[in-house]
Amino acid sequence: MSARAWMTRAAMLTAALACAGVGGVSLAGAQDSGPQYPAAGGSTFATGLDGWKPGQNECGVGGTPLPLCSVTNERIDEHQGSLQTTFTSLANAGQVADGTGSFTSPTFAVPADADIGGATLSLSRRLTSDAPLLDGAPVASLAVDLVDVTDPAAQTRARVLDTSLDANDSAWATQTAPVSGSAIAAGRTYQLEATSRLTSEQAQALEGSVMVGLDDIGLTVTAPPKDGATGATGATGATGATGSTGSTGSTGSTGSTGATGAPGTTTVQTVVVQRSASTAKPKTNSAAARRLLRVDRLVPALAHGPFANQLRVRVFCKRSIGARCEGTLKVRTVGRINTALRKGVRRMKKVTLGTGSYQMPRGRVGYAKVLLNDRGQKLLLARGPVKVDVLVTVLDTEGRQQVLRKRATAALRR
Ligand SMILES: [Ca+2]
Repeated sequence: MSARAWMTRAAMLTAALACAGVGGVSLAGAQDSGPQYPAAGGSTFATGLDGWKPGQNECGVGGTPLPLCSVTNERIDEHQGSLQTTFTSLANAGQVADGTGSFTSPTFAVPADADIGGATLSLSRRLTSDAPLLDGAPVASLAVDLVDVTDPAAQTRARVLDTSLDANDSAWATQTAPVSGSAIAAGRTYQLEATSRLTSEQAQALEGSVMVGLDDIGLTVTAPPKDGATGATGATGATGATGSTGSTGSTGSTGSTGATGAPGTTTVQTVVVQRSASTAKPKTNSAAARRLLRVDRLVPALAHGPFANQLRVRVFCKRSIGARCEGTLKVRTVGRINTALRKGVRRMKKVTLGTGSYQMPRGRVGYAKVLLNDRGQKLLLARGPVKVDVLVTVLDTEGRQQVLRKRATAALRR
């Protein structure tokens, strides 16, 4: 987030608190231009890690590292410097992997004379990918803990934010979360710890990389209401907090109830409103996606010849796309099928039979290739034809990934 955006946020927050009758937000040593911790104005990673430490994380199953899966935590140049956790699967591991990546902030001490009423965590985040993503389901979670490290031998932590990210979160967005006054105290030392985790379902399906980005993170501590006189109004302050919950409700009412949602309090939660609106949108086969690309049908694969072991997907790249359609494809069984090829053994699983990528000029009809993987070939020969979902991604004109899904039958003919 730019310095200007931070100032706008601070101004909105101040306005909202003033509306609710709460006294000023200034603290000894506090900055008015944004979060105070771990750095004044928040960590922006403009020139480096800003003292944050990447965790040493691995993909694994129940603590055992998986050779075909990796996690990296690093600073990248995007968004004028940001943190990124990348989950990569080098092949279809076919096992449930647990991918976790983390960053820890520098420690920060809250002055012993600080007068604390509560705090707000704010950050920017996004989820990007070069792999087919689960349709409409959460792909990864992002959690932030406030860890009290005053006594290193007896650390305590409070979860401040726990949000899930999906294919619709590919653009940077700001998110805020309230921190209760009991989680942060004067005279103590803290660290923020941000953890990204792939959902086990996405980890199992991952073929390619999923990246979780983090930026502009900081904690803004606010003072409680001041004196007796304000104390009475202080009760109104509490109502203010309830007001913010109200604003989530206002998602629906944005059109009509605008006036009812009224008092400035609504402004504080604007971000949350946008977020719930985007979560509510259909993620697969959305109207936006269908304007770009049409998935017609799946051609059975042949075991021999020039198209050996390819499932071909007929697609139409519509004229409303920019220059061309491009993305990735994946063919996955709809239900669990018996993946054991020995007689008398049963191992039921949903299986990705093959993947591919495609590019097609605007206005064309053509075939996008999906190469069957070894297991896909064997299973189709042994169990085919099987019902599958064909998942095709396409980038829209704003660079957002859209996903189309078509139910079809996959077969491999000898
Ligand atoms: Ca930045």
